[in-house]
Amino acid sequence: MTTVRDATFELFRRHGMTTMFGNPGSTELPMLAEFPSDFRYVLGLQEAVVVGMADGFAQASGSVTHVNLHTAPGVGNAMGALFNAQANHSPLLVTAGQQVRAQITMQANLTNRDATRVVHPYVKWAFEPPRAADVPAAIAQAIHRASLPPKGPAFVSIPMDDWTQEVADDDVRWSTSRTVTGRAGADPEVVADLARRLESARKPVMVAGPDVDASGAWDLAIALAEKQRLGVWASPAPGGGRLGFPEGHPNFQGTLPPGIGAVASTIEGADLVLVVGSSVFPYYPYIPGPPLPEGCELVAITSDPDEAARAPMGDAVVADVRLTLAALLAEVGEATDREPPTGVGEAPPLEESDPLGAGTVHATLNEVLPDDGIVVLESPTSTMALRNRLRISEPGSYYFCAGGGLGYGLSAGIGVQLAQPDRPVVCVLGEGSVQYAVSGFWTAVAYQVPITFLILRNNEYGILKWFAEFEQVSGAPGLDLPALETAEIARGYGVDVKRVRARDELRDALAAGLSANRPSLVEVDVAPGMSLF
Ligand SMILES: Cc1ncc(C[n+]2csc(CCOP(=O)(O)OP(=O)(O)O)c2C)c(N)n1
Repeated sequence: MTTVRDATFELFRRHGMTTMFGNPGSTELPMLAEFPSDFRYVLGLQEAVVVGMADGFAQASGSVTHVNLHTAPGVGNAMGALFNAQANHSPLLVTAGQQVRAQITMQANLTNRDATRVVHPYVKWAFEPPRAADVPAAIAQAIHRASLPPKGPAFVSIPMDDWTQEVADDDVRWSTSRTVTGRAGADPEVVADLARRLESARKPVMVAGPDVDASGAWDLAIALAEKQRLGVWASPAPGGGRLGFPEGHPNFQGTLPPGIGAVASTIEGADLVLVVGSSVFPYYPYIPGPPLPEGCELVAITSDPDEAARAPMGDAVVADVRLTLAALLAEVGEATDREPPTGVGEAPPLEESDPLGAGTVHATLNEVLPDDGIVVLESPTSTMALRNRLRISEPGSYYFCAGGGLGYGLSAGIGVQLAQPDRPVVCVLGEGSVQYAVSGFWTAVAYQVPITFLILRNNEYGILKWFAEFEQVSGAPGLDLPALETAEIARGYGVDVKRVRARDELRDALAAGLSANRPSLVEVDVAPGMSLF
């Protein structure tokens, strides 16, 4: 005999899931009892932060990550972050405590009524096991579902009295020792057909999206672009949670704008678009127009059947991005008669200003960030300036929220740094964005996570002012953030902070933060408005 708890922790060990993110309540304590010493519990002080940290950890480690939440209110607080995790294709096992079985029917206090319905739109699967003995199998199933393409959160609600129940070894052995793998390549005929389409196109281009990085296909995307002399665009920034192609490479052409008509005019002249590891496309705002230039075709390779089905134009191949790119690379010939692309050219020179422009801030970051540095970004008005000044060119080096819910950046940054302890992580945030996950500072300090926060302070919700102009909205309230002392708040949580204004001070403070082995924060005043460079 064994207990549900022992069998489940053994299951976690088998999957290498020994880091658990959570915020506990009375209904979760039975799971945490006698917490094994080979496990690490990372405490977050609010559930959106807990899920955001797990999201970053899951993406940066490439493995299913366990988040434990406190019955209905904990899950409720986490919903926005679960929306983000689903958009990020982040493989999460989300568990939540539940009342003891004897008190669920009477709906005693803290009963998670409709436990499986409330999370429904943002998880791949939601389940409450009918018997205590089924808990390990249900959790095993959720782990498999989270890791199968498209990766995403899967949810199990667990009555709190289940953990101490005894089960026969034979009742859990079979279901908890299974391996399920989900990488499937494309039909060779489909690959051959795609290769011929690429070879016979006059001017094919590639659009590289987040799943290139997540599937480990970075080098294959480069090799295919070079062999076929493809100009490569990054998928539009709002949904491009990760980079699929080195932005300093001569084949790189820039980031696609996120509007329907704007995409078509940007790739004018192309006659075939090969989209790799992205939805088609994460558009926003609405800029109507033809979705592609006249006579241009599109083929998307995605591991997500949903992305394939809902694309508004073009063909799609549902298959693992890495395997499909490898097969395509082997199948296509060298495109020696096409002109090789010549890159995006130099960024315009920096303009002097006081306070600094966001582009100058990011150019300064670029001077001090080591080659193996990782950027986690949530600074809406400076997103493109960062991309254009850093031209990140290593895999696994950029994380951005595909879902667009603020609070991801600060939390995910901590998770990414925990998963990649040997690489310097800089988390670049607008001061407004910080506030959605501000208690994450406590976790960074409590676990001595050596992350560097760079806070851009423009005293406003800058991007919303940009949107107000775009949407021709005047007189909207609530777009200014005066007297918000983010550095002082972070100091209260125990972070080493520095407020700077001049470029030299910024460079020194960032360099010091990046070499410190504890969390540090640099808050810099920046000029208001949107910066592209
Ligand atoms: C959870 C959530 N609430 C609200 C928003 C809407 N929103 C998008 S950007 C933004 C302002 C961000 O301000 P800040 O981080 O200071 O960056 P800035 O726009 O000034 O660069 C807001 C409120 C959102 N994306 N997510």
